Amino acid sequence: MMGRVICLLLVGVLAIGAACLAVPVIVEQVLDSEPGFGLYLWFDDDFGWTHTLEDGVSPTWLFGAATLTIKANDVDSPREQDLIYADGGLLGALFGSTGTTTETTFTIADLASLVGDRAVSIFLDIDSTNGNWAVTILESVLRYRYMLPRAHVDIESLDAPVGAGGATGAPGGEVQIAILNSGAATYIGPCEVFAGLAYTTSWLPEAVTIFDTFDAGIVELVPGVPLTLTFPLAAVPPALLDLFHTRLADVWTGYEDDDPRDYVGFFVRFDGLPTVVDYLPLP
Ligand SMILES: [Ca+2]
Ligand SMILES: [Ca+2]
Ligand SMILES: [Ca+2]
Repeated sequence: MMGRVICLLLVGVLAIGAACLAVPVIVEQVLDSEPGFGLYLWFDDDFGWTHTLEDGVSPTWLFGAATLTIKANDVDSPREQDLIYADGGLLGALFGSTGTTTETTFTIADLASLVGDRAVSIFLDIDSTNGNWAVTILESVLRYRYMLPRAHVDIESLDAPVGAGGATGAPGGEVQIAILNSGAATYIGPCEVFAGLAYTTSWLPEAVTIFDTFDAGIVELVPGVPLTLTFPLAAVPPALLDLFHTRLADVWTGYEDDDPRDYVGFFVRFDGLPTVVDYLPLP
């Protein structure tokens, strides 16, 4: 009980900062009222419209292919050739039949190369073979994906069973911590574990008093797959334990079901991710 209370406080203090890994964002820009839309237009009524990159999105964040879907009415293909261009490059011809509304989707393999100016100009050459055909454009939808350079990865659990001597500080003791990445993105990067007795309040002189650290090197956090870290725990300096006991007793007096002096914190830090914290009972 007490361990949970302390843990929440620490997470509140330490779980700051954005994560460094990305979750794809899907953007769908729908244009349905541009000049020329909704009008029944002929071979010499060619016109265009412009899709723009979402505000704040860098072209370098884009990945994968983009698509442009155009909804039109009365495309008498293949006799009627209504050609679509993106920034001057031919995407292809609209598809449809007499009097019906259809959607034609084109792939834009490298939208990033077109939106350095934050825009892609769409041009429609109606009835490009001048066969006396006409068409009505109803809607134009640009879809693309991008990755924020920084996004959130949620790490929801940390478990630290005590090995032989583990958190008691006995020589040769090992601690195992299992971390579960419940987010959708994979993290690959540095990981550091440290064990400490303090947190950022006025009643302890240090923000975090570390008595052991473990550099786990480069780790991979795959969504849904527990990552287990095993590391030796050095002896806890007795003087530090005394300080911890005294200070915690000062603060948590009144909780009788679970002596606050029985806990030591383990902190797992990933580069750019929230620090995760859990507690082990001390003897
Ligand atoms: Ca034309
Ligand atoms: Ca452009
Ligand atoms: Ca037509």
